[in-house]
Amino acid sequence: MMKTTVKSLERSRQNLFIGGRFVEPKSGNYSASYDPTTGESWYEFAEAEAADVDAAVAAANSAFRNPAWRRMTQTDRGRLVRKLADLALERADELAAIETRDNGKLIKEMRAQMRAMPDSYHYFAGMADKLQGDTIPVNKLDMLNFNVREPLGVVGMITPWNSPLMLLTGTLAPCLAIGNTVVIKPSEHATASTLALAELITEAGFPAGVVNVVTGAGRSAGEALTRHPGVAKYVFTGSTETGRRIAANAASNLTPCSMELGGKSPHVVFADVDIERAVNGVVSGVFAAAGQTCVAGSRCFVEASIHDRFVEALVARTGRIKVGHPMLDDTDIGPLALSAQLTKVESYVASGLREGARIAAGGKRPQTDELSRGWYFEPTVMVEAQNDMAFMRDELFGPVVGIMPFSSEEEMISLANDTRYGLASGIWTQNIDRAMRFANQIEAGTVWINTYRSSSFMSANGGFKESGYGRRGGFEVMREFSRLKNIILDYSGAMQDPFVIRLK
Ligand code: TXE
Repeated sequence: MMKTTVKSLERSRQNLFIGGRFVEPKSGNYSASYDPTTGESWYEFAEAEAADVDAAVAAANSAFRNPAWRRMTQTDRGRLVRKLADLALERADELAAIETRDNGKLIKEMRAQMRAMPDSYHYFAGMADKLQGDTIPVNKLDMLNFNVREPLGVVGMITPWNSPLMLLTGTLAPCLAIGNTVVIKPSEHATASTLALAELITEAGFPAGVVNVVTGAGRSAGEALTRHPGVAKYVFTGSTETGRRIAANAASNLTPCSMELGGKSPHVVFADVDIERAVNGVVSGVFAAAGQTCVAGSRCFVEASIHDRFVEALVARTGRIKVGHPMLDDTDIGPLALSAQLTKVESYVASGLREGARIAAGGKRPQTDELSRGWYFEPTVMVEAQNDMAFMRDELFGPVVGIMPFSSEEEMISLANDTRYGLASGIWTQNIDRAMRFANQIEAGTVWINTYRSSSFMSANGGFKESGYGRRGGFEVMREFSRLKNIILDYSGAMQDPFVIRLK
């Protein structure tokens, strides 16, 4: 079989991956995927519609019942997931190049991400034979009461365009280790890496239909998948608005969801810190990946006594950030992944100015010839920001931070929690009591103290409030994607009176 390479993807058409084969979409329609550095199309992906989604869900359901998967031992399942990890490691640099071409993320970041990703597959592979139930006292003689954990069935995964493979791993790896089957609907803005992974799935030896990929638009392929009665659970990562719609679609079939949605995370800096370190933390929290991370620390609260010094240092540091082509090793910020993102960021910066905020750094597209064709935006520091300004309320998903001073801990907590989101948060202080008071009071699923964006697949992450529900990572995810079954076994040999419940 021909391997997917960046070269082979170029100017080519990619098909759907259903039942272990790449197949053409029933409609015969394909759409362009664009290179964010030029705005030009670089390959075409298939537009799946309801009939293709039906076929993918049917393939996944039949794979779920196929003894080759259903009756595979846990250890063998773990072995397969490990094999996938090894293949992904062999192809890490190639997968990284595909991600960069498709979504404009920095090649150095994508290489690091792709080389680290297999560790996460290994971690979940190791859990394949560790998911255990329990026995329960039953207060009756010669009777056993126990719970077993079993896979759910077909899991529908709707994934986003920022780090598609890395974000997929946190649920795909555990789902496979548990014995579920999956239908993945990648974002129409970055499908290539998920299709490349599909090839590795076959190469690793997963039975046909265990993993299926249906590319296409959210309004067609996505809608068909999230309304499908044959799916046991949905995993969604994306905007709060689309999450709400998917949850409503799923509710019509009483299908549960795990949702990782938007964020507007607070990043707090107290006067007792080393300013340079905190500045680097804030820069990494909001400008890394051009701000296209769900945990971006986009609202920064600075203790009033150091506000001006902090802003000065942040502006100076921001001025040294290199915006450039994502394939170059000295680039710090590449383009935004979609032209719609660029328009969104520009319009929120403009509305911030109208509402009274001021630009201290950045605020526009870079004016150089070499970057003018791509979807680049300068790292932007907005001062005199307020929580009720649109750019401080909504998720921008771009390199823009709003700065606000605070005078007391109480004021800071109330400002930090004044958001409909609750994904992440960060605090810089040398006072551990204060840091722990913040950790206890902040309404967010993740708290970083004197660091930001450090993450581990070994911990369970997820949102509070409108940032979603359900957890990814750690052992918790194994419970999310399995279900409990209670079994009662009577080995007394005596049949009781059929109309009287046995008391002992
Ligand atoms: O997101 P959508 P988009 C946020 C970020 C960004 C905004 C818009 O603020 O600016 O979302 O990005 C599929 N039924 N995040 O438009 O719409 C869609 O095809 C079923 C945060 O890309 O949420 C894609 O696969 N599926 C974020 C996925 O949903 C539907 C990551 C995400 O798309 C659908 C990405 C429908 N009706 C964006 N409509 C994070 N939390 O990391 C769309 N989709």
